[in-house]
Amino acid sequence: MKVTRIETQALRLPLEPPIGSALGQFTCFGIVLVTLHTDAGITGENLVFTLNDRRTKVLRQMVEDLADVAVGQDAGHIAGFWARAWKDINFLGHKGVPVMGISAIDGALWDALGKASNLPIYRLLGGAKNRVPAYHSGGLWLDRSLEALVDEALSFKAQGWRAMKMRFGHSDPSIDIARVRAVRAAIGPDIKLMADSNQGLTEPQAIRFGRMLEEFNLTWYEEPLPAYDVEGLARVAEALDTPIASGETEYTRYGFRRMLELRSADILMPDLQRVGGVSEFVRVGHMAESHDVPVSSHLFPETSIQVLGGLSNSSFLEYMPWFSQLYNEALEFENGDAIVPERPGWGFTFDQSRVQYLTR
Ligand code: SMN
Ligand code: MG
Repeated sequence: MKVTRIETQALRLPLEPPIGSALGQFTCFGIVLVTLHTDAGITGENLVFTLNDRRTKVLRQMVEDLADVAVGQDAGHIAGFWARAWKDINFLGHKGVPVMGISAIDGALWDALGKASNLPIYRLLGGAKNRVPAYHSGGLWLDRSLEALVDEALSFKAQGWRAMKMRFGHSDPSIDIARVRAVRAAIGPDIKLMADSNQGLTEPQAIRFGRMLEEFNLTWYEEPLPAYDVEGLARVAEALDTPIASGETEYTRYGFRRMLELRSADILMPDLQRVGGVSEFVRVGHMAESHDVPVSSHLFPETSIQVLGGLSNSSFLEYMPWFSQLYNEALEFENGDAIVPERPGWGFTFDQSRVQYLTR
């Protein structure tokens, strides 16, 4: 099976209501859909995105410009594609948009291989589990009032969620503490609670604030420091009992190797788009296993679940509802776990009528 062509479509997906986080205000997404065609008539699908539809054209162009690394080649030689693409992007750089371009094509290749083999990706990866604990991440935003925050936490609990994540980032940390106190009191001790500072603090602030968090028994405290400060993060992780989660802003095995060597985080959370696709997520997952570190996923629940299903050291799937409307299929949940689909490839296919509607 050879790759014959890679096609892209650009969509604009509005977010209603908009979201406030320490990363800024989000009102919409720019999405690049990738369809990889093969001479067997099988296609592989994937998506990558930008926040607020900013620089979506650059991302789309990157995917299209990398197509010549895959076209004409064996679609099942995914590691071969990855190695050639890595060499190819050397001049532009081994982080950022070039890596996102590799991720986009890598995922489409895995989807095509799964469809050609009639196996879900997690089975192609060796198969570790068919359900993964999930947490609701599509709420408890920074800009919600205390009352709305508590109501939303209670509604997630009532819907059957066993874990959820809230955001920090008020300039007065006592406001964040009051909010986590209110959420913990509302949901009780048995629901797992995570919290994310989205890189908003300095090292001394993070240690001071982290000590105030210990009483809330957080499952993890996420990205307290700017993503580049992996040394500072290691010192924060050392100083606190609450597990530190990080890695959504990190790239490739090289970035994660450094985090593991420094012991920057207790839980790594690669993002399929930034890490370098399924191939690189798996390499990072295996490397983390050798350090007894679990991996969680960042965004992309419909696709990340296949990777977590293929890793025995996977922990939580981040459930974010943003892109669910693009798919014909829906994730299934049971007692707070997401079920790993047994359908071939990702087990998710784009709903072209929805895609057409959102195409800009
Ligand atoms: C996050 C990152 C990017 C966009 C939205 C939310 C957040 C998360 O850090 O972990 O979900
Ligand atoms: Mg985060």
